[in-house]
Amino acid sequence: KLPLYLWYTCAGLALEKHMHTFYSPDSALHNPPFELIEGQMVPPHESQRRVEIIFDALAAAQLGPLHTPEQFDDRHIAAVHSADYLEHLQTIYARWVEAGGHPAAVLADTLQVRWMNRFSRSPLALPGYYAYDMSSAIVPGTWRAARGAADCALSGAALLLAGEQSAYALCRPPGHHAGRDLHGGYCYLNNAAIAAEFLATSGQERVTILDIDFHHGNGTQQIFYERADVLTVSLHGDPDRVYPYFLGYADERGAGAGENANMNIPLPKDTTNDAFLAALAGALERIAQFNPRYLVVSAGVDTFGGDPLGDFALTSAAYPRIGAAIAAGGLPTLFVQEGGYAVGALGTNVVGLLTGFAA
Ligand code: OKP
Ligand code: ZN
Repeated sequence: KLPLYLWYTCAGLALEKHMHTFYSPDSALHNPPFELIEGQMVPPHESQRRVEIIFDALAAAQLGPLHTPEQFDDRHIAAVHSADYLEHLQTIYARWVEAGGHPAAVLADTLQVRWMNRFSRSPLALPGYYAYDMSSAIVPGTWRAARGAADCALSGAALLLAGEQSAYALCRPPGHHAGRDLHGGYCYLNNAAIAAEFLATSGQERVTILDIDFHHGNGTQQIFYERADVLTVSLHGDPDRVYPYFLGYADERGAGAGENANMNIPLPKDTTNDAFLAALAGALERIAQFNPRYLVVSAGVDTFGGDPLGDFALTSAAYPRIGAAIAAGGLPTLFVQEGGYAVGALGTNVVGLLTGFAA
């Protein structure tokens, strides 16, 4: 029989490590053969290895139970993405190969931009209509992987609706660069946006998406740009300097009903722990003022100093502090995995963020 004080200690520990995780085995089906980056073909930075590393680190840290997701109805995806875009993601691979495209991957060689804005039904042209960059190739398993990741985000959101204080969706592929009808930046379905839309429409609630990935959440911004009920806030490398270059400036504040419901905080190269936390404090202040019912965090850890795709200088010590700062707002929070490519520190940084929140 346990003495009472020990029982309390155990109960306290159990409470502290109570964050449920959702991961989909289908993530592994998305396996593009290469990545095109700054004029070079390289092995993809965004790989299944990332999931394995995060999964193992979570299991070792005993953060909480690990689940495969529920399968949610398609209408939750269709609430965020256009019907023609979703049809494209599901059918283009077979049509591309049939039209003579190489079976290795669907990858546009001609993008629809500015005055080249007519439409073409050719399966060799459509990839350039539905993508804004060349860092999101489509392989046979891409759709199932993306759908599984969206189900992870929806499963986490459902836990918040059921009264849990937090959940973690280990999404792969990531989502924050995917707009209503465009993929790019390794992203196909916007997992955080799908979860936020589900939370917002579950009972006409106000929801905030806080994007702490190194890159601007351009897709998330586009999806909610004219919405007053979903505040989108993103901290990121200044697009004047880094990807996605063409969106994410501080003067983008929302439009129409969504005026002042978008906030961008571009940050300089070599941003430190303290500078990032100071910027985050400003973001959290705006969120508190908005007073949402739920918070969705687009949780990328490519702000880490050693990340090959970022130029900030955060150390692993920053992530528990970021988690704690977010927790101080007291909002039911869904963490949705976005980027993070420094594989040596990836597990430590994700676990640090989540345990910093849960502590
Ligand atoms: C995805 B996430 C830089 C090219 C970058 C795509 C980066 C996608 C990042 N010249 N290519 O972590 O936000
Ligand atoms: Zn990123």
